[in-house]
Amino acid sequence: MLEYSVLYPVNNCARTAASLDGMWKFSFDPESKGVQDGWTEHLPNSISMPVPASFADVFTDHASRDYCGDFWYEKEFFLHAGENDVVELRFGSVAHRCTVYVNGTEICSHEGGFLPVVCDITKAAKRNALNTVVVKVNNELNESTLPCGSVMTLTSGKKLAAPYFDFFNYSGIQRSVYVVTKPQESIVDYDTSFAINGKDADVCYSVRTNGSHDVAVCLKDAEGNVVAQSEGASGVLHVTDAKLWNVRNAYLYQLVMVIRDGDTVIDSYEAKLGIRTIRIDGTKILVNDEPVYLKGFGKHEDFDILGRGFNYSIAKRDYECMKWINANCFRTSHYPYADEWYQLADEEGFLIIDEVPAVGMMRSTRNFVKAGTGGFTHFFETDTVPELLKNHKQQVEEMITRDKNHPSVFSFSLFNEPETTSKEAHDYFKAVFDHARPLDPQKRPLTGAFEKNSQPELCQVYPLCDFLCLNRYYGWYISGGGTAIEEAELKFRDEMDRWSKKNLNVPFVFTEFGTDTLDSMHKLPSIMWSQEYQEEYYERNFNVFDSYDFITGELTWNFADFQTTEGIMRVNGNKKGVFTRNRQPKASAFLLKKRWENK
Ligand code: BDP
Repeated sequence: MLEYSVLYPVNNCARTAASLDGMWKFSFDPESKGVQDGWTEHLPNSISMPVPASFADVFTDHASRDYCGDFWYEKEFFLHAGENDVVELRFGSVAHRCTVYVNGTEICSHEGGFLPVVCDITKAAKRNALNTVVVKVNNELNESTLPCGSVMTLTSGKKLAAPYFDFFNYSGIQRSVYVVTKPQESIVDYDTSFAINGKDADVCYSVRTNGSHDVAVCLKDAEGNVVAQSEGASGVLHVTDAKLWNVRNAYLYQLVMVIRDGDTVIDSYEAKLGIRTIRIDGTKILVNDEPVYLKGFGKHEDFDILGRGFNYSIAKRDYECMKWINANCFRTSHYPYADEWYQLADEEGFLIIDEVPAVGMMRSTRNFVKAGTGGFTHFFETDTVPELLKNHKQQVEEMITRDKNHPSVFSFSLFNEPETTSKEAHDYFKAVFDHARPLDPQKRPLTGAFEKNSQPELCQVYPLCDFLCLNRYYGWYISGGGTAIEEAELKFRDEMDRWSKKNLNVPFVFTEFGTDTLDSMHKLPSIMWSQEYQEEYYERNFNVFDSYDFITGELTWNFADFQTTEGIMRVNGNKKGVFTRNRQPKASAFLLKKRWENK
């Protein structure tokens, strides 16, 4: 159980949430001298830096963009708070680890760059006065961090990130920061789960508080009418004529939780709630007992200049593009996204496979190449594994705690493309799955995405998954190119036949398939990188998918072009987007739109 509350900040009769987004002070600390030189109080010689944003792409020089090591942020804020209020800072995330200081006092440290950092600053903060928050951040990766990577040191002593994954190592304070005030006795967390009986529904709830006063709960419909109420920290809200949350047809109620002392409200927290059930039955994924075929994308939080910084306009545009193309689902590859992504998915009726940042679990700076060549690096046989497993479990716990009440989240993905063919890999992931299962009150399906070396005869990890997610590049990394693409289809069918013979009776979802495609290139007959090739590749892949009835979803790689580490395999990033990095459609977008209209 997390010791802190990751509930999204709200303003109401008991709580305040003041945004600290804007320009912060910023300094690089290549020699890691900040602590000894007193930066914990104040940064000398700082520059200004936007929050939320990645720092990399605002710079015009290599050294700053590619900076790897310690760096610092500072912000002053005026705290309006009552004498008895608890005061917290909540960072949506800080990549990849940080230590927070308020008025010079060290408050907390957090490992992992994609989940909230919440710290209690009640004692350190001055009420009704100016305060200074300083954050020491570090963006180095190693084989016990999530995601996995390493650091390269140049002769000059400069450090460079060498990620074991195919996206730029963006870092900084990339999501919104809030100063939160709340009462001492407060709502820490809550769980919901659902049972649908004919036209009615039961919402089972449980509210965790840090006190002993009574809890009351009510459910309001979208117009604000109370439709059910209950007393007690746990119970059932019976909803007659329930309006269900459906895929691409969402309905949201509001759950209002209150801690009371007689008629006095001590704390209150309200959140949107969608009533729906998720179940796997044989090879079908059922939402409200209706089968759903997943259509959509693996995505990234990625945009020009912003890097991985959350921005409402980009998120809105992405949902509009996904609606236009008739998608209904995406995977938060390869890390949990900002809270706001899930709030929008709840409203728009999108399904999300929510992924923990367990990517790069294969010792290779180009996992996409190793994946095709049968390379094996004994990743789970090294002495970093105990620390890695500890971090992995911790981040699974933080992710499920943060995201468990979103109707859009229908599955948790616990890895992307690790090595899976050894007993050590099996034992490692068994421990991760065993840790994850009891954390989800809705018992959603657990999964992970497998690369091509995870073949039916060799993979030791797939039996842990409730449904299988395959990343396959037949026609790109394997037998790619005009005439060879025929061979790719045969090889693809051969693999699927071998899965089929296993009679696993679980859904299979393709979570990655795609081709790098330049939006400027047309060629007849097609060649790799042309728009025509991307279309032919998709058509071939769809022929294969449509031949197996246990395939219940197709999430292409990727929604949009995105930035990666530079190298001979990447032309200003990964170009497998169906949309450009600027969110304009490539030719294949029209093909997908048509297919998904009727699928
Ligand atoms: C897969 C990875 C993904 C890469 C993709 C690719 O899961 O992160 O971006 O391949 O090569 O191996 O485009």
